[in-house]
Amino acid sequence: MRTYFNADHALHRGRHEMFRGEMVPCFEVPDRVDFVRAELERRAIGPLEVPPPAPLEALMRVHSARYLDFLAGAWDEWVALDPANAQRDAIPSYWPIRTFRSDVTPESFHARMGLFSFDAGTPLTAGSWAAARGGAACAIAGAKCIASGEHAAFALSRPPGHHAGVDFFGGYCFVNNAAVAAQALIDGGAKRVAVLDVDYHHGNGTQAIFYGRGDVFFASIHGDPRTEYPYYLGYADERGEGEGLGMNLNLPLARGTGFVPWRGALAHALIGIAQFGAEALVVSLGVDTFEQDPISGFRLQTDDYRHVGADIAAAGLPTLFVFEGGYAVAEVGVNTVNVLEGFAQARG
Ligand code: SP5
Ligand code: ZN
Repeated sequence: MRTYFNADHALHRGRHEMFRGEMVPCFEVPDRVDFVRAELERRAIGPLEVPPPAPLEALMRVHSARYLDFLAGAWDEWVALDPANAQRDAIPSYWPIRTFRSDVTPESFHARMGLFSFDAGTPLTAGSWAAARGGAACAIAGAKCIASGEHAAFALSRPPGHHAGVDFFGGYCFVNNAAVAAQALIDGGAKRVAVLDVDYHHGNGTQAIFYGRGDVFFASIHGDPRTEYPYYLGYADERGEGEGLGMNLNLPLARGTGFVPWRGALAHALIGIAQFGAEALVVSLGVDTFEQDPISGFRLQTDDYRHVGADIAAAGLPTLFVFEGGYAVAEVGVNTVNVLEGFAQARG
């Protein structure tokens, strides 16, 4: 299985995130991807390739132009406000919640930070835009790879993507790599594409991007939003709308869920994807379902991840894995590569 690697990932390096009244060191660190890469090389899973830059048009298929323009210039604006800001991450403090206007774009940088985001846990840094673009490039290259007949490919990048919506960042995500990949598959001629999100957190951005669409099925297994981040989306009654009605499948599970019921939910999701008749599959692969993950609550163990890969392989679809969350840094490589190796061994 070929891996498309984002050589620019470490340009995004947050210092701190706001967590319940205090600034704590970021969980989403460059080491995460370096550990995955080291494990891929140790087990000789396949070649690693740095893809060419992504055309902005491909990002604009799922994100708004005004959002991407903002992201592209945000760091320079932040530093222009005060040269000392070069040593500080930019973090939003104000949001246009219900009864405020979001149709007008304010002049204030701080106001636009809030307009284009949904949490204070996602620091924007000097290299966030460059790193996020590099992730989209991996997603696009991976989509092309499986469209041209490969069984599988892996987009190895950070920051992650599945919380980012059409015009907002949050949840450590800026550009929705899985959505860019699914859209690239559609634009390359696929009639029906499925996105399977196995990250601990609901993929609110991906769901929202495709919610009204009949050509992209979204299935997600995640911590119950009644108690788990991102809280405000991910309930089972969200089934899609318009042409997308029935094309959204949320499988929330209680905090503390172990592998047996989790695997049952995976089987359920894969049945939905088979019934939909997907031609290709994009997997938002977060391994923050791991029992030792510092910010999550499921109880999957290292060996379980091989079964996750094998179960996904049994769907028999060309599959692009896109790296998402997973914050038990020392184990993130082994757990991720177990999924990929489980897939490869089952699929041949
Ligand atoms: C891609 C991804 O996995 N993003 C996750 C973003 C989560 N940010 C908020 C974390 C809140 C965690 N609360 C856990 C309590 C741990 N003691
Ligand atoms: Zn997550």
